[in-house]
Amino acid sequence: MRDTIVVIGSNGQIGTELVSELRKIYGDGQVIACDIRRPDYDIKNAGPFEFVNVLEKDILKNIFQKYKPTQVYLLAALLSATGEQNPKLAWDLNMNGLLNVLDLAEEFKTPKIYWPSSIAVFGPNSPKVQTPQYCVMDPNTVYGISKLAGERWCEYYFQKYGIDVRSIRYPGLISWKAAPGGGTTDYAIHIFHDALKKGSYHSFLSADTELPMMYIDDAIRGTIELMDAPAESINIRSSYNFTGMSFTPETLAEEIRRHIPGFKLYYTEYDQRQAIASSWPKSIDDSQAQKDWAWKPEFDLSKLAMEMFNNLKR
Ligand code: AKB
Repeated sequence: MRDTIVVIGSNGQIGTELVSELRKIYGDGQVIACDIRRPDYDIKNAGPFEFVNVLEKDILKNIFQKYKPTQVYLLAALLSATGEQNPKLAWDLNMNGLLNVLDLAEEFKTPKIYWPSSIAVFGPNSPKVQTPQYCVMDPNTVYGISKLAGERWCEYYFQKYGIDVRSIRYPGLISWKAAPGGGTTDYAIHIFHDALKKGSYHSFLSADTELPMMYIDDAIRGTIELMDAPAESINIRSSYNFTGMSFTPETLAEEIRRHIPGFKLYYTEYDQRQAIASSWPKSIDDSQAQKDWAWKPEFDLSKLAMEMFNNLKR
């Protein structure tokens, strides 16, 4: 059977790159990009596009009926910083969007579902260094709360209905194609743009705020590898710890100075995103992903910076 893949939230930072990659693998016509906004990039001409609001279950059901997807990626979400500005909307979108997809996956017997979680599921009392797969989890953002609840729902639907749902806890993702979507880790993207435009950047996180990060190519490859892995090797049905590297704004600035000598990093006095970042892990233990589906990142900080500058300069 040929795979047909529906990507909900295709216009975002991850969706933009995931749709292109999936279309290279499965063929343009086999990957249906869905979003509430029309895409303003290559994807709109390359293959099918549908307007979908994941909260409108009838419209979503039409998509399941029309395409009979073999895989559904649900990427539509409000992230940590924007979620705090509208907590009820964040809960509604992040939670009911997932439940709509899981319900329809059960009704249509969709073979595989992908849903991203985040390092935001951890909180102030989680271990900060090499945060393990299983530990205290007390997220204090609505985004983190919705992701933790979502993980429990994913495992519940797997155990109760046998839905083959797979998930990764993304760290901060660094990319140059599409703008990031209102997260706490976005500084690590804005810094590259400002370094090129102004030679300086005002960071909303303090010099020593260390966070787990990953270059987008690794994230897309890892996601597809997880989806391709045999079901019997997937031992975690909540969400896998997943990481590429960890750095602080200061370490990143030092790396940027290798490309732009004289680059200056300033710090904003207070920003609510600092409190969010301070509650998150500094580094992640992703040994379970390494063991179950051979996860291995390819990008370190110097390779990431090189890719960002080469592509942004173009
Ligand atoms: C955010 O900062 O909210 C996201 C995330 C780590 O999930 N990038």
